Amino acid sequence: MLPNKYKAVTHEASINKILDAKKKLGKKVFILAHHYQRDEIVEIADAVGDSLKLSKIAAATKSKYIIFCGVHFMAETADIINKGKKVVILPDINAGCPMADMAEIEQVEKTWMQIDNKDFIPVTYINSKAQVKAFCGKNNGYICTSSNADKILHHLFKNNKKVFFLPDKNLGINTANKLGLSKSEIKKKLFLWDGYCPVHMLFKTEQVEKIKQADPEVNILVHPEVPPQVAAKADFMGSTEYIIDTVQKAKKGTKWAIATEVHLVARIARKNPDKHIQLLSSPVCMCSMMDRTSPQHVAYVMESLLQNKIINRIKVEKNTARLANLAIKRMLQIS
Ligand code: CIZ
Repeated sequence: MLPNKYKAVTHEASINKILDAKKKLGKKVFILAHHYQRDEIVEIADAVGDSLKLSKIAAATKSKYIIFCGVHFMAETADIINKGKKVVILPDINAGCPMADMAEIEQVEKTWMQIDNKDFIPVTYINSKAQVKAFCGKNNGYICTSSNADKILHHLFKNNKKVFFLPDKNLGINTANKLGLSKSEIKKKLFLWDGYCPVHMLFKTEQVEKIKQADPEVNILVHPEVPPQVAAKADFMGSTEYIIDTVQKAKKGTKWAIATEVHLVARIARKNPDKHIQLLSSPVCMCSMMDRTSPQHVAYVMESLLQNKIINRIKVEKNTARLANLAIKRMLQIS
């Protein structure tokens, strides 16, 4: 919990505290911010990216303390990749991921026992708990991200494997559609967990239709966590890194309606003033979990480090981390 002392501090004063602590801690500390974080957090970060990119940066840096401004599974992934050698800190311990919470290990293991699992390989989206990643590691499985899910599934289907895919049903279906699987092939080859991202679920086909009717030149660019009906009407689909890159490389004057978290879309719009950019939906799709991390939280954990106190360390149990790393390594061999 954030102490009252920090709750009373203004945003501006908190930023000053962070900058001051950063100066004092020097190379000992490295701040990572996910693309879905608020602007004021992105501005004080040493690196910004998607969860896998940030975990790799965390592994490459020499800093002992990694402040991961994101959600719980991201800090876990950084700890797993770092093999516990660095101290990974989540500024707001309550910043979770509802999609990751939809696949609890007990349920996952029970379902795995219930299906005829000898032909199946488990693949979990990086948005999952460490124990679910470890389950995949233990059962010859893989981790995937929104930028490599197609490569992982293609590799497995090519080798005549069926896939137990979790936790994001939409990512599973959208990837299978991208690979050209028919409905009956999807049914045969994929066992899909019924999880979803509540933010990306808010995007609707009517929003696409309304925008296209008003101006057919608008490009619809969606994240693969959106419902398959929305993805089917999109012009482009890809991860956060793909979305940023696609708009950046687009011609001046082009028009884009983007379906992903609002902080990122607003930032893309600001960085591309020569293009017309809007969020696909009108009710704002904001991840309240990503939004939890405030400058006050970051100031609190950093000033605590100055007093040799580690607050909100995310540490994955050793064997769980070892097994999860197996699934990550398998993913990296393919993509
Ligand atoms: O892996 C990530 O960071 C997430 C959650 C999405 C993405 O597309 O980058």
